[in-house]
Amino acid sequence: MDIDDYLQAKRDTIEKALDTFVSVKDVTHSQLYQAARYSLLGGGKRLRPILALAAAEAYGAPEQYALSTACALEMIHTYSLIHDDLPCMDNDDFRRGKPSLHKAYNEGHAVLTGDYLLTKAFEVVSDDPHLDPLKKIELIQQLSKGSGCQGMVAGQVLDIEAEGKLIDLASLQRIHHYKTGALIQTSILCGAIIGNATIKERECLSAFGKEIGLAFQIVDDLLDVISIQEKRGGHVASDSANKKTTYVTLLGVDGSKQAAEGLLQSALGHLESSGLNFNNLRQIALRLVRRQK
Ligand code: GRG
Repeated sequence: MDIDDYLQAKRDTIEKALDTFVSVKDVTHSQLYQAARYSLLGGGKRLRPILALAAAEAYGAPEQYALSTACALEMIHTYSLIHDDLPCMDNDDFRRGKPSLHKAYNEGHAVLTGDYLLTKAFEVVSDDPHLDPLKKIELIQQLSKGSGCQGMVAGQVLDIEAEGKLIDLASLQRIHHYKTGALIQTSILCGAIIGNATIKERECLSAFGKEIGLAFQIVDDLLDVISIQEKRGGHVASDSANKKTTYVTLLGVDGSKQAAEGLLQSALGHLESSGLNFNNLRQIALRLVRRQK
């Protein structure tokens, strides 16, 4: 199957599952469900769940075994975007081409909807009838690490601390490894756990995920700078507006492109050294790092 068809098929599967996991089933909380659905079903590349599905699939695991974890990753990612857009953080009025959640609802609802999605993520994995209890614990452990103080939340704290300061490349990489890369790395690792990968294979896939995560962020910085306003749904990227240090401010456009490509090649090397058939993961990595939007 062509990689674009593959990505679309996975997106459809994930969206159908998300729609089922977060359904308007409780009238008492209808506002909460509606707000969660506004953000969760409102577009997005579905990168993290696709990476988890693709990694599990490379080991021959049935798709339904990885679906709850894939959706949990998207729920955690969506919560982070909702909170990141708040006035006390990046103060972004738009997300995924429409008003951010605190604009469409209000700040209180945005905080609570983020909280709901984060906790729902752990609920869907712990409720999964296909996974044995030990695997659930391992997955929940990795999701906690990748999204909490060993991952995304730590990165966001480092990011806040760096605000208004000139930082060097090593500090920027550290921020982005935690803030963006860790959840991407976790997505691939979770797929490997579901597929019963060996410790060695997990290490290999983690190394791949770490480099892809950083390359993804570099490309995000590049697109922020070089994409015209129309491509971004008419709003100006908040990083430029907030005068943050980015890969482009440190390395320039060409230097950033080279850094992303270097990370991509190194990441692909980790995949190849595993000797398994990771063709879809390979294609996804290529698509990610060489994307134009
Ligand atoms: C608030 C705890 C907390 C964390 C926020 C991930 C994050 C940490 C903030 C997002 C800020 C941002 C725009 C970072 C750039 C890279 C990135 C994560 C972009 C958004 O991810 P995509 O491109 O988004 O996968 P879609 O909409 O396609 O899912």
